[in-house]
Amino acid sequence: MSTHEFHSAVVAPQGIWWAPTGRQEKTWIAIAFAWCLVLFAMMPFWHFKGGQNPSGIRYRVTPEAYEARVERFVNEYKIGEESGIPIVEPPPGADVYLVGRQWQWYPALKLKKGVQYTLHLSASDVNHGFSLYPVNLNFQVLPGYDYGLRVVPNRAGDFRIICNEFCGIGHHLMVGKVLVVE
Ligand SMILES: [Cu+2]
Repeated sequence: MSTHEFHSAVVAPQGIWWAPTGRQEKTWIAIAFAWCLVLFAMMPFWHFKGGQNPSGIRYRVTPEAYEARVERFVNEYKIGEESGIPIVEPPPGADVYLVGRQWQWYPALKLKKGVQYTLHLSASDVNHGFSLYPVNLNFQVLPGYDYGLRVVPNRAGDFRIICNEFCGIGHHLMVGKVLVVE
């Protein structure tokens, strides 16, 4: 029996695959490699020049402590309620506390256009994703971290917060509300 009857990894297949790389192929490998370097360099470049980094301040916080902050915030500025979720209207410049948990965004917010707030985001249980609809604004919401973003609502309207990080069986029901008034 000759060795060619066996198709194991140690037997070289027939063909010319071991022939030296052709000129054209070498050129394309060089172009592809150069382009990889360009794309790689874009990451740090965009970090500094892209103007898209969040104005975040981040602290460690236990989920229990954060829930307490949210509750304090709700009690202080609550103006109403909608299907069991309090509607909260904080004064201009205030620290706004929003929590993501299975499966709701709590509370609903009423904000003023053109006014700066510090929007704090955290989760009580698992990782959630803050996605403001229809604006393309996305942030990770993590348990154990209080993520404070300095925000100025620049458009009046009725916005929804959609969870964009799969967080369990009720994930698709996790819709919150932000009202921005003139
Ligand atoms: Cu989710």
